[in-house]
Amino acid sequence: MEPLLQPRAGKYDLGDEDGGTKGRSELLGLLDRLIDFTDALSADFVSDAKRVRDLKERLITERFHLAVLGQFKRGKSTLINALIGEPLLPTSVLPLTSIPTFLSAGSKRRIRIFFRDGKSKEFGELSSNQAVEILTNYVTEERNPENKLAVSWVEVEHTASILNQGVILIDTPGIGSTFRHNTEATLAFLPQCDAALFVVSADPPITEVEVDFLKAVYAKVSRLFFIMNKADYLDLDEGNRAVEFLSKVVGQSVGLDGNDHVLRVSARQGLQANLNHDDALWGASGWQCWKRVC
Ligand SMILES: Nc1nc2c(ncn2[C@@H]2O[C@H](COP(=O)(O)OP(=O)(O)OP(=O)(O)O)[C@@H](O)[C@H]2O)c(=O)[nH]1
Ligand SMILES: [Mg+2]
Repeated sequence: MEPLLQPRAGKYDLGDEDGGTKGRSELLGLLDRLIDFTDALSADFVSDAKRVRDLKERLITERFHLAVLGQFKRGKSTLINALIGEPLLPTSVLPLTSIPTFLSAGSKRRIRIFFRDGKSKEFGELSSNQAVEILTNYVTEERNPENKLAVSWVEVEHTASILNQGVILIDTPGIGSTFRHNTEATLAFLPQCDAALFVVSADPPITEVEVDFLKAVYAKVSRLFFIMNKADYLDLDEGNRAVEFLSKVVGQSVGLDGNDHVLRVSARQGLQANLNHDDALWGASGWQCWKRVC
């Protein structure tokens, strides 16, 4: 399997004889013209102008957006917590994450909240508990119901080594819950993804809602990997059959070879393994292909 968290070399090469430099500068020129154009439009287009600026910045800095997507409660936030080795993102038995949250490398924990009106708020040098509290206040359905705080997105800087490769891990609101606005927030966000980890659960198996979402995702994000989470619910044989079923559905719905793209893990055990520095549990919870992070 191709390493999931390595941006492909030459990702932005556009096939020119000079290895992509010419294509890249042409694209930057085009984006500059588009920025001038959107700047000249009315205030209704402020968020479009911002999106083009972000795109340009991503192209310059070669940041790689790896989004974690899936139906509500499949364990997306827990999975990212397992990858960074800290229970930072709020998780719950109820539909929870309501705002896209971008995690990037930093020397300290820092959080920036970006609001719909263009304003932002920053919290720096945070302890783990402080960071959890702030995130809970802004990105959860529980404390920010129907996004009454009008948050657009949240950025978190964190010291986890997994973020040191230019990868931005993105937690997203789960689709398909009774909170329709969460589904809409995630669908609107898809064009910003370079690749995605599509999280499903070992039990229940992938549903019709997830297959429809998968098709919508695949139309916008072609580099897709599948995480069958909560593997701890099933024994080995049941797990094998669940992976087989998922691979078949993935093949039938978007034509990807599931055998190459499905990783079976327990995010919950992975997080425990990291917190307890337990290599055996880390391997047993399905994370062998990633080094334990702390
Ligand atoms: N048994 C088991 N439970 C898990 C695992 N991963 C997550 N959970 C539990 O599943 C529930 C949902 O986890 P979250 O990480 O909040 O799920 P989510 O996909 O982020 O949910 P939304 O933000 O609502 O979309 C929580 O109660 C987690 O503890 C796992 O690997 N095994
Ligand atoms: Mg979540």
